[in-house]
Amino acid sequence: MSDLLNLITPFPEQNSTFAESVDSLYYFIFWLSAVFFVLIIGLMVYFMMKYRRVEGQEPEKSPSHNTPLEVSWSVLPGFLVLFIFAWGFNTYVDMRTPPNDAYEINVTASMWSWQFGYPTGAVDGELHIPVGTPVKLIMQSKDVIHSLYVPAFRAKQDVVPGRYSGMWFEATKTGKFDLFCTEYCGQKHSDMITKVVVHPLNKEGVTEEVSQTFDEWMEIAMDPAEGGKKTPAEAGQKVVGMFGCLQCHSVDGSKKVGPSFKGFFGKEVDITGVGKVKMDENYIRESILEPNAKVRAGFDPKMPSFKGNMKDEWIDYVIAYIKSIQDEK
Ligand code: HEC
Ligand SMILES: [Cu+2]
Repeated sequence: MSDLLNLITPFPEQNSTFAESVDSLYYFIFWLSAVFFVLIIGLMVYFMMKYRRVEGQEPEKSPSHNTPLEVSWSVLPGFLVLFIFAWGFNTYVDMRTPPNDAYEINVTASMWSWQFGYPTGAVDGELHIPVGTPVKLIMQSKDVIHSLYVPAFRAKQDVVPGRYSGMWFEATKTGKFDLFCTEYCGQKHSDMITKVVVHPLNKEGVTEEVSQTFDEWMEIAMDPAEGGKKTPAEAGQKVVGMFGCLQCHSVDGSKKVGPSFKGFFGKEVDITGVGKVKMDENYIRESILEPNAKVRAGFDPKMPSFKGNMKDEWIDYVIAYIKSIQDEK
């Protein structure tokens, strides 16, 4: 039966404790509407034919009222609507009430990327969560209204500047699922797409798609250099990925929302209202912490500040990475 329903309104796979209830309610309303549509339009067409005007036949005087009929077609649908309300309200209250022991993750939305901050200090551009565990998101926006949407979880919530908004869910299986912004937030709105990675809790649950347990992932996320296994430049490449810098910066010299990371280190660059400034370690550091202090000529001040989110050590890695991708002299 659900295959048949899916043919008519294909939904993404379900992966949260309330997905089932959301879909069932949707299908219930869908089929209820379909039945009434066919019934009402069908009767209308039938009556149109049956009672059409016929040459030479005078219309009979019609009765003005049928009280039992009128009461029942008002009261019965009234109960149906109340039933839908109760069902929807119940699921809604569920979705709006995170359990007290939920794992908390801070979400920062900005034009045009997501940043997820974990209780351990780790930060990532993808949302990583443990399977079978209630997760609560505490969300804020740095600029305009965004909206976080994970279709597989059937969970969606606006992120409004100047206040925190929250949502929660519990994933029922491991895997990678789409997460995107569903509030039009400017030119590169469509770039605000990333993944939710649902990790297994122990080694038995590891798959090809998700090869780390949640704890293993966290270990690495807290230390991009992986305890010295990676060079600072490699760690920097990781940090740049974690923070979503590549939404706006290329590494091949091409211009995106911001200037490329390649081709400018050690050179003089034009700063709006200041003039020529040499791009060195301090300039990169300042750009990350106070992006609007010096704005490159020809670019809009669109970069969010990473102050408070990026550890000093990680800034060192980013600098090492940017240096490592310059042209050989
Ligand atoms: C939303 C887009 C966006 C994101 C995300 C972003 N930047 Fe930027 N960045 C810009 C823009 C636009 C400029 C140029 C204007 C300015 O200097 O503020 C810029 C400038 C810079 C500069 C100065 C470059 C130069 O040649 O003048 C550096 C360094 C930099 N960004 C590093 C980063 C790093 C590191 C990250 C990730 C932690 C990052 N940016 C994330 C948009 C972004
Ligand atoms: Cu957005």
